[in-house]
Amino acid sequence: MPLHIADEDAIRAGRTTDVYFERTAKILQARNIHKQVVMEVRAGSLPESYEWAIFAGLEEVTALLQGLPVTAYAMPEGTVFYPGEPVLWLQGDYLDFGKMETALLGCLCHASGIATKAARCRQAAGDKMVISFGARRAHPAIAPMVERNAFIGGCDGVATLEAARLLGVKPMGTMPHALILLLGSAREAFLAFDEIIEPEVPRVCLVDTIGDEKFEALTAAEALGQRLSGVRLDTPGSRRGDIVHIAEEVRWELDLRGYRHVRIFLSGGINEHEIARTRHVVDAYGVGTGISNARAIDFALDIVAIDGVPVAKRGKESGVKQVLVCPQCGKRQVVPWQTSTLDCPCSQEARPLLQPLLERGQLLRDLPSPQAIRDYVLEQVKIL
Ligand code: PCP
Repeated sequence: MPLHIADEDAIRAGRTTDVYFERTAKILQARNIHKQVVMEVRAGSLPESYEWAIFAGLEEVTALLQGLPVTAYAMPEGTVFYPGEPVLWLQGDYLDFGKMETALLGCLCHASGIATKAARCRQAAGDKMVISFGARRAHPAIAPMVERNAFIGGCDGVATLEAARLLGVKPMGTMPHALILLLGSAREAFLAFDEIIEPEVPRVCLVDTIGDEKFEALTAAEALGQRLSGVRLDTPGSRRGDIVHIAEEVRWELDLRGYRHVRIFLSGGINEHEIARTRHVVDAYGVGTGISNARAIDFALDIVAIDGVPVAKRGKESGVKQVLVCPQCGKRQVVPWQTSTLDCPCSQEARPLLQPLLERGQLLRDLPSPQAIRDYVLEQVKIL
């Protein structure tokens, strides 16, 4: 029995498209209408209280457009963008790429939502570790996509084998409650983990399965001593109460007995707000749902010019646009494509954010590695 997923061939063939795009193509073909269009990707607003978002998913979009007679300009993947700013535009015969709209937007909306939430968690965590634990909250077919975008958004690590392989990093994780129940006690599980798992794997013991977090943390410290890297609190909702006080108690008891090196790891229901609330006592976070099921960014792909004439639907500005940034003060402005100057007192040469990507389906620049995109995101987020 097959999984309920579309494979790459089906996606490239446009079979994940919305039927009304297929009907549009049928009508245009019947009328032999071949219009050269420019279509622009833009988000009019952002979810929740986001002021900014991270542009992600461009590598997959490029993979889908490569070979099609389409020209594209785009912000570099990982760019911080604001509502109303075009992040990508495509030019070509509508019939050559119109049917890909659903898949193109799917890649950008989903990836950018995940990367943005990861960046918000990153920003809230400062230098505290944030690991993506969310693959179990999404369909396994997209686990690599979910974790890749959590990583480029700023997570320090990913948990699944396949995502780690594709990113060229080591998978990160601690231990599940099942291990403790199967070994019969926390102490047995901690000792077995320490005895059997490769020494380079940090010893982070889960301390909320059977007994109280404070006492199980001390059990871990007494069992592993200096080899204990951290204790994970994943306290169930029914027992969670004041998790900050629980973490402070664990911190106190560990420090009182000289286990200052033991870090406190928190998971379960974590997002940027929980990180901000707990980071005075927590050293590392496992974030699942908060990132993997982040609100998608509501990008739209709209026509802004037909046969070189600016035209757009109601509620949308027509014409091809650029986003200019002042390298000195950071002022940004959406301007008509031909405009190269920014009205900014700095009178520095403005930096155009949308860069050439594809010329009639030919890739015009090498795309950066996930690591390079992550570094670019961290560079921007730290000054926001
Ligand atoms: C979950 C698992 C995930 C955490 C919670 C993600 O705990 O550890 O990492 O939670 P979130 O989606 O709320 O952010 P359990 O389901 O108790 O699983 P396990 O015993 O496998 O650690």
